[in-house]
Amino acid sequence: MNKKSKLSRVGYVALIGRPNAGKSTLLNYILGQKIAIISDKPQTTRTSILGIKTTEEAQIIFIDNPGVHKPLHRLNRRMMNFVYSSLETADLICLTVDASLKYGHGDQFVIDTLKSVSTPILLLLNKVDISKKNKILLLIDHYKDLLPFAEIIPLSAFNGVNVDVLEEQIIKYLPLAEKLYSDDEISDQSLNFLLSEIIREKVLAQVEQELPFTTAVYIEHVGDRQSAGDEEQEQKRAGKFIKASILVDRDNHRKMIIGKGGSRIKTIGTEARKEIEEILQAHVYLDLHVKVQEGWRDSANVLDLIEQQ
Ligand SMILES: Nc1nc2c(ncn2[C@@H]2O[C@H](COP(=O)(O)OP(=O)(O)OP(=O)(O)O)[C@@H](O)[C@H]2O)c(=O)[nH]1
Ligand SMILES: [Mg+2]
Repeated sequence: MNKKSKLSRVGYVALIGRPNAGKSTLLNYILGQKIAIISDKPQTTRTSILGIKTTEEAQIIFIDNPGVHKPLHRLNRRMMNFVYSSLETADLICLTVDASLKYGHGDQFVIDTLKSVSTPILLLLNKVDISKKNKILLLIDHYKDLLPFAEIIPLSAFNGVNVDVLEEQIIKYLPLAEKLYSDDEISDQSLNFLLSEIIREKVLAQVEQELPFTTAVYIEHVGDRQSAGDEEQEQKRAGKFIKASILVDRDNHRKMIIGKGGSRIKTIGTEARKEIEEILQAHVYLDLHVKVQEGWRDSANVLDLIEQQ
């Protein structure tokens, strides 16, 4: 590890907010790289994902979290446990709000979750690119009395407006310490977890609201494809073989994902393969299977398997 002994501003920053607020979009924007998957469906992120931004003066360790919601299944209780534990770890909290929406019950639930926390909180009013100015001002007026926010920053994770201001503000709240990660580390995710998430993102993009968060993806196998020759070049051309399972709760969900004549699963596979090829810099043969596993959201074994891949 290429740790530096010089002191910098170093600390954990928890991204907290309702599902769909734009936490993962913000993380990816700040890192300039896709670490977390994104969708227009709620409850896209299911675990805590670390994203590390190291500069000359600071190392900001972002914890992207699942959206704050009332949990109904074991899966959702686990998702909320990630949120709670990141609140304990964090040196700073970034409460991310979709400023294009009116304040509602879901927002109040998030505020209640943060009431007992003594860590400084920055309020990020995200999606200013699609929010009316007077609505943003009304929201600021409403939020400022709910919690003692250290700063309130309107921004857009989509086009980056004010994200530089956010980064400057974050650094002010981090303690002086030695860096915890080497300069080239950007995330804590395993490759298999990242691959499974990319496939899940393509599933989310292909299905309408009918299947919002009832799929899980498990990588069964990653290996080299056999090639006819022994030459190194030829092995590279032969590429990787990846076998993955998409778990669904019911048979009609399986049919939805497969689509008419297999059209949907084909699109999912093509989209996922293209992105995985970029990451692995190799040809990929992606073998997807849709499996019905009733009640997987309440199965500790299945959830362990997916989280730990
Ligand atoms: N217009 C606009 N859309 C945004 C912005 N930030 C995020 N989005 C969109 O909002 C949707 C949700 O974004 P995500 O980053 O997945 O939201 P999240 O908070 O991580 O959601 P969960 O993982 O479900 O908690 C996606 O369709 C994004 O493209 C923004 O600044 N402007
Ligand atoms: Mg997310």
